[in-house]
Amino acid sequence: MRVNGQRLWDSLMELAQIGATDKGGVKRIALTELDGQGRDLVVRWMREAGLTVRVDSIGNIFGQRPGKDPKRAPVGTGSHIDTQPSGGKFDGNYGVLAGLEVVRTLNDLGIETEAPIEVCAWTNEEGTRFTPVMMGSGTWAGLFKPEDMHLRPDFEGITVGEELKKIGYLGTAPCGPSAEYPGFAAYFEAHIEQGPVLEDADLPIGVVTGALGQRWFDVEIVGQEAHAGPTPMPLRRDALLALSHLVQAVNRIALAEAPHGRGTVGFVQVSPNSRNVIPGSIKSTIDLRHADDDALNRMEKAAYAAAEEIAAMVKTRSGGVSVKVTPATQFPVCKFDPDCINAVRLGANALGLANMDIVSGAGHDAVYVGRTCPAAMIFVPCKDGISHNEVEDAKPEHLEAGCNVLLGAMLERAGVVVAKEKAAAASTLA
Ligand code: HGY
Ligand code: MN
Ligand code: MN
Repeated sequence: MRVNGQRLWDSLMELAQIGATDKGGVKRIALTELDGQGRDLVVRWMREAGLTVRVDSIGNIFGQRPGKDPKRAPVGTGSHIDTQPSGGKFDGNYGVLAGLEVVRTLNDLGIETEAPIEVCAWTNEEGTRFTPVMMGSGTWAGLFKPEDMHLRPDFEGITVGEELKKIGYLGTAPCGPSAEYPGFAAYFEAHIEQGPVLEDADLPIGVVTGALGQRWFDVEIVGQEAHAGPTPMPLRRDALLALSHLVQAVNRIALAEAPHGRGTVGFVQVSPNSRNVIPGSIKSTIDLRHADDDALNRMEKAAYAAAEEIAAMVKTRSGGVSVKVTPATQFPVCKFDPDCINAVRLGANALGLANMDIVSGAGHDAVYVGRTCPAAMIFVPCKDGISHNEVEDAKPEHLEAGCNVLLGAMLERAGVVVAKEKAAAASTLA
């Protein structure tokens, strides 16, 4: 039994047209008109594949393929189709379309499974426009309340609820495991690695054993706008100078916790952002990650201490700068389910696909879904390990291999009731 790699690639390329950028990437930010168009296309494909589609109150999309035993909890798969502002064709999109390709393959081969199969597209995984990151899967897993998430504003003050309504995805299905939809027996997510490890080892499959813990913070620095000419250096309350010290500190904090420590200041909004005005205020962010929660605690403590030192450092007669660091979102180190991890590893070995265990540096919806059921992930390499970048690229043969491992792992959990006449015919296809 093998998936149709060409069909998977073609679907990826077609979805990538929605929000396509000149440099070959995709800009389809959560809950924008383009996200709505991408959702409409995926929902159309789900329905064409015979799936029953429902949308929950945070906009998560679920496409269910019935199993022989409707009482069994479904085996789930999926990911996200929202992207970074300078995102790529594969981050998230691959996991949703690999799940759809599994369904299309089962349809082609006339295979019925014991348990239902569900393909999900989770809302706002990226967290670039609205925090928290992985909002849809986190709400479904019960970490956030839908009504609170509906009020979450973007930088322009537009809320999640308004945007869900505007794009037609403020659904009515229950958000979270319910009597009607009991949640998953197991969940598998296929994703590009978004780092260089698999490509460096020249391996097609990563057996993902877990993910780094993350701590995100919002930063607000307030000094004083003043004229760049008449204001002597010692008398300035320069907010951007303070941020430059914070960037150095975040890098030092992460390096001190090598090799798994990560520290990034990725977002900076300078006001008034004029070349001849001393920056008066800054909005920024800090993203800390590690494979160990105690190390994350040390990093967080060090970040707060650095903020205090910097505020004390940039002092003048007329005052200093304030440096406010507030938690935005966080989740602890994630360890996936050993049996699901094994299902992925055995699936790869059965297909003769060389593989290695790997910890995800990125967060994924499987991290939160895995709070409600056994879960694991399948990684495939991406070119030069680059992601969250318009040049993001992956090889069709790797994407196909990962999707075949996904097919095997899901069937191992869902159980197969083979339609005799079609299976016999299909075996000549394989
Ligand atoms: O930031 C992450 O880890 C993910 O890409 N949202
Ligand atoms: Mn992703
Ligand atoms: Mn991402």
